[in-house]
Amino acid sequence: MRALWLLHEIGATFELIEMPFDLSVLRAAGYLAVHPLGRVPCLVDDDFKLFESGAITEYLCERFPQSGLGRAQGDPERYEWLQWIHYSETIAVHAAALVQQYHFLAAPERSAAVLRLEGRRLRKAIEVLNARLQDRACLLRRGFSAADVSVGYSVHLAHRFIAIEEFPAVASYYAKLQARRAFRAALPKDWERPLTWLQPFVPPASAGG
Ligand SMILES: N[C@@H](CCC(=O)N[C@@H](CS)C(=O)NCC(=O)O)C(=O)O
Repeated sequence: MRALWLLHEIGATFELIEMPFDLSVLRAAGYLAVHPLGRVPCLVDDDFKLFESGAITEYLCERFPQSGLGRAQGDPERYEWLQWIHYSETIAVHAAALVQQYHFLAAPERSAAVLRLEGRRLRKAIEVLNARLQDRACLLRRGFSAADVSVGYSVHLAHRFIAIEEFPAVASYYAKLQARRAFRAALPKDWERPLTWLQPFVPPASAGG
């Protein structure tokens, strides 16, 4: 969704090919030639192919500099911009571990220890974001950028597992991102359907992190 949301923010012309969550499709030889692990997303721009959403984000911002969503070499916000784009994946890996635990594994493979640990690490990662957003509406002072798209998607994923209202700055940030036309355009069609497979709300850690 990060790459798709960013394409909508940029207003680029593109063709979206949706891949089913089906290993016979994702691991087919033709698709492995695009992504060697058979994962999504991938970007194909004429003869050029790219995987990893962080790299796709950097590529699109350089390809469409007029969007103002990137921070080019020499820009004082360049390295903060990169930091938050990559921090978004730090948030997402914990949420992805919880998706795996809740959705793909059942007892006895599902691990209470992994659920507890990943839930706690996800909360810590959101706490850092909450601190960053105390005195600003966007991650960077100059305003909305692709870093907000990257991190915003991770918050969107994380909010399935934590009570986002416990983090007021993140909750208000997420509400503003959800109101964006490009965010809504990138949502899956069945977004409103309750995700019964996700057990929401990892309880706050009793101590430490
Ligand atoms: N770090 C990668 C993660 C790619 C990834 O794991 N994508 C998931 C969907 S969000 C996937 O394709 N999973 C299918 C699988 O693991 O087989 C990125 O940001 O592009």
